[in-house]
Amino acid sequence: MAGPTADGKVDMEHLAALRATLHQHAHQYYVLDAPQIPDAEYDKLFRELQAIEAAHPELISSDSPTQRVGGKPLDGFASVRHTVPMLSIRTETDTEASGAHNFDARVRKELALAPDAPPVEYVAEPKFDGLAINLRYEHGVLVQAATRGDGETGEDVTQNIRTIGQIPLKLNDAPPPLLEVRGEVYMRLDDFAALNERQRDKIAQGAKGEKTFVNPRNAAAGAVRQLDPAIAAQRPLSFFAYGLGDITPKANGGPVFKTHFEMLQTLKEWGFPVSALVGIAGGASELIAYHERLGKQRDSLGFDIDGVVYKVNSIALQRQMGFVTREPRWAVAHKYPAQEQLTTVLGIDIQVGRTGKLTPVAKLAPVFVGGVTVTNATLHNEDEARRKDVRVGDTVIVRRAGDVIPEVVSVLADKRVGSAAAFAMPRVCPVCGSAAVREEGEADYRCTGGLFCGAQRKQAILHFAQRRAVEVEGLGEKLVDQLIDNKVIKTLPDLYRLGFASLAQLDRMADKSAQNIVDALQKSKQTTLPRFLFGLGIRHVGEATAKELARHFGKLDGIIQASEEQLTEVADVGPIVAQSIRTFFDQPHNREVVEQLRACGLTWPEGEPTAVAAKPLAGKTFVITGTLPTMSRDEAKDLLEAAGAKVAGSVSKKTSYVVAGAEAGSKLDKAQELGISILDEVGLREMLNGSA
Ligand code: 9MJ
Repeated sequence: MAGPTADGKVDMEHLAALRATLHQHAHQYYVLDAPQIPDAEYDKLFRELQAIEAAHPELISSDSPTQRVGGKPLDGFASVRHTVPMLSIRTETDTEASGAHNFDARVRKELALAPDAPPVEYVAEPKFDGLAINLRYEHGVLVQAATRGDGETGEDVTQNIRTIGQIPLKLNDAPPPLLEVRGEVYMRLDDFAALNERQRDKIAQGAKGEKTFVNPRNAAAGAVRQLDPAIAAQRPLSFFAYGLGDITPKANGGPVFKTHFEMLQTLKEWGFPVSALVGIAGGASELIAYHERLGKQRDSLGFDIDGVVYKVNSIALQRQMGFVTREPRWAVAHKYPAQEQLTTVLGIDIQVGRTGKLTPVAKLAPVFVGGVTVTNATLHNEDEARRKDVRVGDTVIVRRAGDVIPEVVSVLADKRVGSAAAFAMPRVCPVCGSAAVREEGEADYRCTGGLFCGAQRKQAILHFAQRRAVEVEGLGEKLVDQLIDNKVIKTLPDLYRLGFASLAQLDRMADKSAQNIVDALQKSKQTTLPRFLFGLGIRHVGEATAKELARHFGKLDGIIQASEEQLTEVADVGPIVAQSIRTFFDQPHNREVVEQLRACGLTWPEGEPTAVAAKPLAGKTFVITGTLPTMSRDEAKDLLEAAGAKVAGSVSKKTSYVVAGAEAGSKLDKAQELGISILDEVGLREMLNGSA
């Protein structure tokens, strides 16, 4: 690869080839979404070009791949008069099929087509929800980018538009000497989410003047109209081309292309991103099919669309139809139901989920959004509700996209009239009155009345009855639903008060099945302490922790009475788990349920507490090497760890003992070298038994 030649001159052919290669790969990456070389390889070529240009600034051209970000912040944007006005498009607000029928009927009338004339050919395109831009190319090089403005005059936003990787700075092939391409600058949803995430981080770190964006459209518009191109460059924007502005030469004074579709294909060849969703549709029925099909895909496109656009495909027919005021008669935007609407907040409720999670939910004045009437919108959690500062009486933007739960996007702060207080999460569960707690590092508050709380009842009963807990065979989700929904039982102990009769009267419950449940309940009463403890559903107490707790304390009452400090003496119980256990048993309701279960006859063998100092090898580090006569290395490791020792992989000065078996190698040598005590299996066993 030749850089500057030995005499300091630049190999111009190499320079041109380097730029062409970078253009080609940028097009593969940004437009075709199919990179052909690794990023690192691209970066290497890019740096080579930068180096040449740094040494020879006179060789920098505006279409060089290095020239996307540059220029100083502006005081304002210069005006640009569009040589061909930028039209807006008529909107068909009827979101039903009739929207397409109406348009087709108008076109046929305008063209004076007989009722039996063949269907008109249309191009159907997504209606991108961004902002329209005119890109002007002279001899294939981007010279200017302008907003639509009022259609006659827009603003010169060239510096910012150059930063968009999908917009070619230089075109492929031999485009017309003057070419204006029109399309939509927009922001992808993943880019939007990442941008807002970064903005939130900046705000959290105390950055002044930063804000999050309400939606991708606003974020895109803000970036394009950003006076500092360096900031614009950090806002991830995308582009789709969908039309032409000025073009020279105009073949024989007429259109260069025969059809709109052919024009789009050529734009693609010149290097512009054209949506793969663009299609040809014959007559109203195919327009409707397209509208429906894209409507179903709407939520998985990765970017917002607010409708589809229908255009008469033949350029000759387009010319024949012409314009009314600023709108072409040959095109229409057929909308989808809006996914965002304004409404007011009537109240903020707290919902308690099946697992005890508390979710703040805004109660809204009913509003039709995303195709349904919405009266509730989630505020997710305390932090989100506070970040958005949603208050009763506020005017808010609600969003419902697809089947996603409606959410409050933002508050219109200047519309706040009331004097409602800022949202605060309640400290008790609104369903059962138990304490609601938020653990460190968690976003959610949870109700701690697991066994007692009405919201968590079904889940709690199913958890308690599962095979790995006390096991009530045959008690599944359907039966629990029936029992609770028909108010046959209210609480977990009620389950053990069920008689044959109340079970047998349930729908689709044969006598034999009812008897099986009665027997299974009876059988489940003889259980073990770990199963019972696990069954209580205390947060963070899984089977293993339940076993450790049972082993350590021996008796349930020992656990119920233990302080957080005492609880942390149990293996694997850290402060969070200890706090969770303590909070659970601090709820009078939970203790009451435990008492009632005992009164119903649930029993288990209780043992003596294991001495607290049950970790004789705590603080000691062992290394195991070679093959022991009867124990595998894993068994030895488990036994040592259970006794509180640490087992390391290599010998150092910190090693307390090396356990050596047959064919021990370098680790044994090292231990001898360092004078570390060496044990065989017998010595290890003695140590584990406490006799050494
Ligand atoms: C959008 N916004 O996606 C047009 N548009 O055509 C599409 N806008 C348009 N076409 C002529 N796909 C004027 C505007």
